[in-house]
Amino acid sequence: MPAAVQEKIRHAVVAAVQLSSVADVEFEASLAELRDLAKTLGFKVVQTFVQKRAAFDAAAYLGVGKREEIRDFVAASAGSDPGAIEAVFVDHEISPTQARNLENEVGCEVMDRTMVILDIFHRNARSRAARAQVEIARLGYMAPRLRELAKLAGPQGRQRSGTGGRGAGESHTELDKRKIRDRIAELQQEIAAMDVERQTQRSRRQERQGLATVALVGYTNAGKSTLMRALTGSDVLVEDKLFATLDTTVRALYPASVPRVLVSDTVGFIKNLPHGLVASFKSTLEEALDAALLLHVIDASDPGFERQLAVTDAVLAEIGAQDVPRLRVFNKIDHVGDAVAQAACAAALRAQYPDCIVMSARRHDDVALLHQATVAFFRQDLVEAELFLPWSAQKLRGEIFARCEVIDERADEEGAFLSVRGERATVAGLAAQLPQAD
Ligand SMILES: Nc1nc2c(ncn2[C@@H]2O[C@H](COP(=O)(O)OP(=O)(O)O)[C@@H](O)[C@H]2O)c(=O)[nH]1
Ligand SMILES: [Mg+2]
Repeated sequence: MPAAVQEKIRHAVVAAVQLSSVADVEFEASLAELRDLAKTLGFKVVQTFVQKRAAFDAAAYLGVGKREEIRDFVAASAGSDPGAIEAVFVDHEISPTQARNLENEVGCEVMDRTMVILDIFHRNARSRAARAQVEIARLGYMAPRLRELAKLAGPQGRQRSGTGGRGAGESHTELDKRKIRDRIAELQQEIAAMDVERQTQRSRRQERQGLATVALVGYTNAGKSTLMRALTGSDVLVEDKLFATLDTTVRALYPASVPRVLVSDTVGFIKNLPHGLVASFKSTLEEALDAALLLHVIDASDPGFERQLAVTDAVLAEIGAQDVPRLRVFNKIDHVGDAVAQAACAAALRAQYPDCIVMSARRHDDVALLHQATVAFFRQDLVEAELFLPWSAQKLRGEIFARCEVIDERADEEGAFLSVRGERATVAGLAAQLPQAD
């Protein structure tokens, strides 16, 4: 297994224009989400710049005063204690020209909302289909930006558009655009061909569903990664403020259980998802179908949680996950008002969603309960058996103890009788290597 990928946290700022048609709550929620998304990419957002305007500035998205303010902030950060600002995140999709102008002015990289999300999907896509879908979305995003990239490409690029005039630069870009179109068509064909493989995929899924695997699904910021770390004992890692682990590979429940349960994090739902990214989001999420159990994490302290819950259910159904068993986990109950409000909220949730879990990832006992509930789900399928282990076959003893829970043990002069509980296939496999107990 590869070592956990760790990256140093980089500092960034967020900047956004609030159009007059956008209400404060909506605006704030979108900014908060962008900060979460930036965090997912390993950035720490140290400052937010906002500006009310009737329209985006045509040249550089923000007005000139705000641009100067950001430039000064970025410049001042260069030798400062928390470290240099390395990126400005913009909470809209901006044009290539706006991005380039803004970048030149503020003196560091500018990433718009769409680019941030594409980057997250790119990191999360593991299946071939998901990778292809994300690449299509990336190419679609790149195509109109080629000319700006050519200008940024250094003296050669600049010279070409300068000396050759409009015509030469244009044709070069047109050629690249055609290449992109061809590549998109090729990827779409690949995806269509993959549909034929769906049958094999499905059987592989059924196989995997026989394994004790759990996927955490839900909106960005609901607490999926926090729960993943708490459930698998890897939370110690993030206590170190300098590092965030970006690795989302599968980890085993800790303390270890019988059966061994594997947990994986999935790409989070996004409230403000650009339309062009819907297909790649779904494709990336499809990997959740491989799990035998979904833990649907919901931020109970988010005023919009009911809508989010409905959207998650609907999307899971669209990708064919409606039949994967699901446990609803209402997280962040500690963040819902005072103790009285929390108790009332928890009671209402339990009444409305029987079998749900209401908890806080910050409370050790709550995490332990979620751990227990997860293990209990898989233990429904366990079988009990008595295995006879002759003294001549003690080699198998370690394996039995590692793979089953040994409930009872007694011995006679021939060997040991072990009462065990474990997965049907495991117990059957062990029994096949041993003489019958009777
Ligand atoms: N108050 C509170 N904050 C939480 C809880 N669970 C997670 N958080 C915080 O919510 C933020 C988002 O959590 P994260 O696990 O990254 O969410 P993800 O996007 O679903 O993976 C982080 O700042 C967490 O520390 C909780 O139960 N209570
Ligand atoms: Mg996360």
